[in-house]
Amino acid sequence: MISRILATLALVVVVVLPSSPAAATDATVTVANMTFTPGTVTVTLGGTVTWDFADATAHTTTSNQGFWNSGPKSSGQSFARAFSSSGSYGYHCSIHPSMHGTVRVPLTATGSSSGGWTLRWSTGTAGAGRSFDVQVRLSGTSSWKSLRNDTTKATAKFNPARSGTYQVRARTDNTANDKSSGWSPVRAVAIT
Ligand SMILES: [Cu+2]
Repeated sequence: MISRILATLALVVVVVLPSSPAAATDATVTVANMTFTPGTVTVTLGGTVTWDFADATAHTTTSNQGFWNSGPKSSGQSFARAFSSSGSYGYHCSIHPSMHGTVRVPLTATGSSSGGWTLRWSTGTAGAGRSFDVQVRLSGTSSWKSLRNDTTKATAKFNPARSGTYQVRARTDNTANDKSSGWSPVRAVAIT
């Protein structure tokens, strides 16, 4: 009896262990009751968002900046899109403009505070109709400065002479319509 209770407790402990704070690779959004749930999702670079449409009424997932448009979908249908570059992508339902959501895609930083960082905001060189903006600032200062503007490259080395904690963010441009995603979540990197 005791061992069974212990085994049950152990199982509960495993189940309730906090999950990693790292962003999920992929995300699923349920489209039901005139709502995108969850309204904001975060995926890693290259991660896929799948929208599952559950209402009999047709909805769409439509990028506010023309990055994607599912067209009308209803009960049992789904739409998936891979997010290959950083930004905060607002979207809405083109049939019901009050329905809206956001997909957030952070950039990554690999390296060290002593050797500098390689910042990556895209899985590869920009495709047709795309470019990227990257900004940086020292933590505690207010003004963002451009690190890259309208670049088609996916990465940059970041190793400034001045030590401190820097914040970096990136966004994706749709050069076909001159619109840009919102800025990605901020990534902090230390330089010593
Ligand atoms: Cu709708």
